[in-house]
Amino acid sequence: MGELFNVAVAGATGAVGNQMLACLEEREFPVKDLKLLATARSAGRKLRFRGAQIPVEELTDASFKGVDIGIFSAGGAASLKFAPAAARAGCVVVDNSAAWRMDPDVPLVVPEVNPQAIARYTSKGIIANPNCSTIQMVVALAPIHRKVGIRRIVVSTYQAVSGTGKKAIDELHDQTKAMLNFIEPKERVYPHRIAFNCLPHIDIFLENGYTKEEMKMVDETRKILEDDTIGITATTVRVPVFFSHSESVNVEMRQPMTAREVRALLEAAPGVKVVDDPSQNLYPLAIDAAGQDETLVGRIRTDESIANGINLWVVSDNIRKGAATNAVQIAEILARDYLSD
Ligand code: L14
Repeated sequence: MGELFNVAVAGATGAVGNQMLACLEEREFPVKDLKLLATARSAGRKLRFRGAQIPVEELTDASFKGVDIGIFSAGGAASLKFAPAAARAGCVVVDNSAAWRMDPDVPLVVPEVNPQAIARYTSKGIIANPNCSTIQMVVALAPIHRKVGIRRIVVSTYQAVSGTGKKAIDELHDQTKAMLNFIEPKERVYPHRIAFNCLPHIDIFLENGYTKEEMKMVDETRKILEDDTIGITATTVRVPVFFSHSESVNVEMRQPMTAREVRALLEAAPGVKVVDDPSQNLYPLAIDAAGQDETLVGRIRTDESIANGINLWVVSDNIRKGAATNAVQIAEILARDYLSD
């Protein structure tokens, strides 16, 4: 039998935290002891793992003694505050927040794309999990970038409410139900009604007129693909979908590839499932991606308006591959290749 590890999940009671527990269990991660951590508000609750009821403890600086791997999804503020303390205690942190992603001493990893970057975890003891929209896009684009190079990306996203958390899932549910019963819906999480609507606003607005979510896609994609010359422009939109983000991705390649060649390349790509048979009405759908770990790619076609252009429709479960699965995959490589004797 292989080595076992003491694992902590910080933010265990959230939508992503819950999925992290499910992923650790499904993927049979070599867990010795599992510690569940959350803010004081959630402490005392119990969550199920491998048939046992595990109590949630308050997340503090002292939580990480004897913990080998800490998987964080407790928000940026908690990660900024507690990841360094965890690292000082000898725990390697895999962090799902945006707090550490662009730190030059923190690797930003999608296992299908740049697993080698994990080696640099020793610098701060922290590995960052990218933004959900970035992860699925680079899973689809890395093979193209490696083969012919990418000059420019124009992406628009159609993002599920689950990324914001359980409160937003409830909000879409409650507003939809209210509307269908001719009751005035209430807005709590988002600044406008999300039911039967689209909001071109995810995360906060920045000085340059873009949202932070849009700039994450720009900066994180360049970091993961290790190429600052790629031009990227993004529009990120919240849509009334519970699970899975969809993306319209327009790519200007550095050399020509036909749609057929791109399809063949992506059929062989790790983590990608090509779903592309318009004659049978087959294309990636949010409702099909939900609950899976693959990134679905379809509507693969030449952009006839420019040289070397290609269009794709890319869909993935934002809570699984966009967050929990990607983080657990990183932890698996860390455990197997770096922390085992
Ligand atoms: O991880 O959907 O940077 O509101 C922050 C915004 C995750 C999604 C991140 C959303 C994102 C979240």
